[in-house]
Amino acid sequence: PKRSPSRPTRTMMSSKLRYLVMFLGVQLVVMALLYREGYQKRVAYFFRILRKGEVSQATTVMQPATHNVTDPRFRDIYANLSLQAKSTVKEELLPYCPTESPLISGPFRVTFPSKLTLEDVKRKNPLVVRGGRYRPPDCESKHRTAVIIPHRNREHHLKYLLYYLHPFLQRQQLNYGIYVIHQAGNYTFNRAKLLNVGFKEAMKEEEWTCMFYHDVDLIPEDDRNLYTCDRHPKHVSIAMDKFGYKLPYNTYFGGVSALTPEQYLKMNGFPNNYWGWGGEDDDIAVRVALSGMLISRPSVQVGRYKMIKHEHDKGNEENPKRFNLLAKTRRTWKQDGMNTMEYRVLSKEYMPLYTNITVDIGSEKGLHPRT
Ligand code: UD2
Ligand code: MN
Repeated sequence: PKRSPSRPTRTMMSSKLRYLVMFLGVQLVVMALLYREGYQKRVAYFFRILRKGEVSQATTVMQPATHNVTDPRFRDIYANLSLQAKSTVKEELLPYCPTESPLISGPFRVTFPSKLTLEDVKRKNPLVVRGGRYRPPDCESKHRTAVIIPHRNREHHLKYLLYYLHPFLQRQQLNYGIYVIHQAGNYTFNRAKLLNVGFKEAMKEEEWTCMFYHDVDLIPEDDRNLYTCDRHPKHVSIAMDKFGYKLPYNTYFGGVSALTPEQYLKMNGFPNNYWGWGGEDDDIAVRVALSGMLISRPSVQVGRYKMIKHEHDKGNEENPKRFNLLAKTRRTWKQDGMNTMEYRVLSKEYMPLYTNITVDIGSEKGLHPRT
């Protein structure tokens, strides 16, 4: 049968209309999506997840988020660091580094990627040499800073600290070295005595102008926090996440502190007789005061740290004697400290990223007889 002429036009019309409505609908959906807040971020996030499949996680996490370099939460501590170039000038002819390092950039992102290895850290720090030493390639630093880390059984924390500390110190154009003072054996831990050993052993190697005494689990979050010494002993880790980025109390001296060799010797170093957890940091603060010095501090904006979460260690139980000891510091500080420490170095290893000094510090009863 013949179709009436009107039919096909009507169908054509209605199908055209349908397409138009569909097209407009799709447009509307796309526009709605575009207008939704956070759209861009979510898409970027999605793509990043996709990419993670291809590249190994450690490297992806370390890549700077290029679209967001101005946001401190995304700034990578390694960004632009490889731009430093070895100078062609002879070492003794290098000019002094500028008073303010041009590489300093402020807050940076601190995360703990589970797949990170020491090998990754080594690869990211090609200018660090044997024993964890570094000097700026293009200028002569005015500062020689040694970082002393008391340590036992915290290799997983050490790895992250090294990952952040190396680029952090390089950004500040310091001549630096990192020393890990490892307590041998299973006897009760003694943080302050290990720090004393660190001072003495590090000074044998180089005339350091400043020593940083550094918990292994504290990661700085802002590279304007200069690892140089002040006119007075400096308490550095003043704003930690675990204390809500505030000082817990006024004379608090735990975590990270910095003293020149002169300041350290003036207070006869640190106590040797605090075995186990607690009190030794308060004793150090008392010594600072007793030897006639003040405590200096960075500003709360830059003295920020993340502490890697951990349980109390075996072998570092709370020291029940700490309050008695603290009450006596005034009478004992000259008889116990730098001038009386006894220890035995068991080994010294120049690792690629740090110098490891394994030491027998004995116990309350003194050094154990040699076997
Ligand atoms: C607080 C202080 C710390 C110290 C301690 C009391 C902060 C951020 N830090 O740390 O400076 O005064 O109280 O002694 O408030 N360590 C090992 N292996 C061990 C035990 C300790 O390596 O088995 C080292 C390591 O460097 C660690 C440091 O000693 O960071 C302090 O010990 P902690 O982290 O267990 O004590 P914490 O966090 O309460
Ligand atoms: Mn800790």
